[in-house]
Amino acid sequence: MNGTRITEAARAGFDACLAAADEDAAIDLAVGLVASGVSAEDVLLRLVAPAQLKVGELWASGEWTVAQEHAATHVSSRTVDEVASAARATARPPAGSGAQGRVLVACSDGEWHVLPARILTEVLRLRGFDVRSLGGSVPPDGILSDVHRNGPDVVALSCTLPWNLPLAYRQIETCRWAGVPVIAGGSGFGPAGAWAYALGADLYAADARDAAEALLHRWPPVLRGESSVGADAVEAYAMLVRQRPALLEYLASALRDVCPGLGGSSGTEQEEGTGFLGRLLDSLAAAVFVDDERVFTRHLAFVRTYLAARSADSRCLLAMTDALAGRLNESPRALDKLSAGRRFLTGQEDGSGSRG
Ligand code: B12
Repeated sequence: MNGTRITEAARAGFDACLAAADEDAAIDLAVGLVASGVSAEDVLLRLVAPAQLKVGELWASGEWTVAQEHAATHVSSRTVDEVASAARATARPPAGSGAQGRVLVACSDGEWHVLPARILTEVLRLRGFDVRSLGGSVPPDGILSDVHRNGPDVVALSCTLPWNLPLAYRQIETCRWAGVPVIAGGSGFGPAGAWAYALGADLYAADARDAAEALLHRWPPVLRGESSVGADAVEAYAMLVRQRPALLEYLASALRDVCPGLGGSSGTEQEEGTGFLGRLLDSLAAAVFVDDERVFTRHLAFVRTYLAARSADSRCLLAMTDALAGRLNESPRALDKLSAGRRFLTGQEDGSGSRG
């Protein structure tokens, strides 16, 4: 610990606490930093948040089990709670605390990555906003009733998984219908928030600090977003949703020989296989919805890394895009995304949408 900076030693120490699932040591370290003069915001954004990204890499690369990831995330989550209460206890509450305005924080429908929203909540509170947090996976009618009941000035919507974008769209539409602007954030909204703006969000911020700055700078936020989701895209998306059960069944049987793991006999294996294929289909559907192939190719990139780290055969991804292309030949929008997926998997494109 050194003055008001977070040192490399502190970062390494915190990572070690997560690896050991040592809740007490992690909290001591983080709260100690606040006591030594580091801002609570820095502790949340420069210590806890990057440590969580490393947790994700360790899990995706197969070095950590799901259990280790869960244990580490629990420690981070507890650390966020304790840092926030330490900051509240030591800092003089800003005059008229909450006077900056009312923010309702919610995760997109289907989204259980709540820690990003939790960190956002605390950072906004530290900046003097009155924040109400609804946690994970909030359906549009849940947001609507809360908006009516509590009258926030803005809804802050967090989305980590891009395949939730079509559901996030309904939430954004609902807020706009209720006359409340939406600030969006989280990795699910794509590079520079491209997909947040496509869905009609009024503002986007890359992290919690930028969110606070953006809101403070342009308070009160106003409705100004405009969705670029067209009727054709919605129709093509709806067709994929309707066909989802049949497509899952078709893929599971078409891929049985290439990807034997998908056709496992135990209940858990079958569930995992369906989950895996389901997420690929949902990514394709979301790519069709926002009309951006990167939603699909980025997910393929993640799955390919995930499978490679577990010595699983990633040829099944190519077999899957080909099988789907054969089945979806009446949907030019889906075919377009599947071709991009094929180019990516065969090395002709790098996954960001640029030809290699
Ligand atoms: C912890 C974790 C989980 C936990 C979440 C628990 C919890 N309480 O949050 C659990 C175990 C539930 C989980 C489940 C899954 N996960 Co997960 N998970 C993660 C992990 C490791 C960390 C997430 C996190 O806490 N990030 C820390 C925060 C601080 O990061 P952040 O997003 O950068 O947040 C900042 C900004 O984005 C911004 N921000 C965020 N929200 C908002 C909102 C607004 C309005 C604004 C302005 C700003 C803003 O501010 C934040 C602070 O600055 C990530 C790895 C990663 N790279 O994120 C994977 C990750 C997100 N998960 C992933 C996956 C695949 C899954 C599962 C599908 C796995 C499975 N097989 O079931 C499920 C899906 C669950 C679901 N339906 O939601 C993948 C997603 C890959 C992809 N295709 O995009 C990732 C990227 C893992 C990886 N390395 O590949 N996961």
